Amino acid sequence: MKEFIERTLVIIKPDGVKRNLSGEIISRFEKTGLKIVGLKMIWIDKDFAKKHYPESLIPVLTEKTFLDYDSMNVKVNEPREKVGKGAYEDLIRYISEGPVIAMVLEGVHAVEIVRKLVGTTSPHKSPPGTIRGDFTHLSMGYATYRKIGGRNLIHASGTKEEAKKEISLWFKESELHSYKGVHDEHIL
Ligand code: DAT
Ligand code: MG
Repeated sequence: MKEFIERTLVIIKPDGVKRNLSGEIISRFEKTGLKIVGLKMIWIDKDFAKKHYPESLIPVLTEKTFLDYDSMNVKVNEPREKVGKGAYEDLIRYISEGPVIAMVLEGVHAVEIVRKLVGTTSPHKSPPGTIRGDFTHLSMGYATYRKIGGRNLIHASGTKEEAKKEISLWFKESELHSYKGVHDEHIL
């Protein structure tokens, strides 16, 4: 059943590392039976950050900011594009402000399972039991308003295609390992 096995990229962002949440976060993934096949600590610069988060993300950030602004009753005079560009610059500064832990997890439906455990982008909407819901509480609107970056602890690939691209950006083939885990006996 090897054709159903997926790999996905997870990054514990600088706030997760600084808050000593790395072990807790990794253990949530391990407990589901997903297998760690690559893991390292790395301090990325802004150029690398822009490869991971390309400028094409700006319209998404703009959308998410204004959805939160509506619910927060925040009215801004700046043009939408300027707000979105600002949120993007904050994000690049935030993801490169300290070391991160990058890992590749493998398993059946790995991409979807990891996203389920991570929760929604804006932690204030992320359900209890999710990593973002349990360990932080800000909103993307608040983050953009305060210009601090969307500190939501963790990154996880959104789709299988995104996972493929992101894994090849962050990991060399030689840094990824294939081995038999105990869960394989029950699942494969
Ligand atoms: P996700 O990380 O849930 O896949 P995304 O890909 O839409 O979300 O955005 C990438 C990151 O950008 C997200 O983890 C945090 C940040 N971000 C998203 N929307 C934002 C916003 N409106 N203001 C500030 N940061 C934002
Ligand atoms: Mg994303």
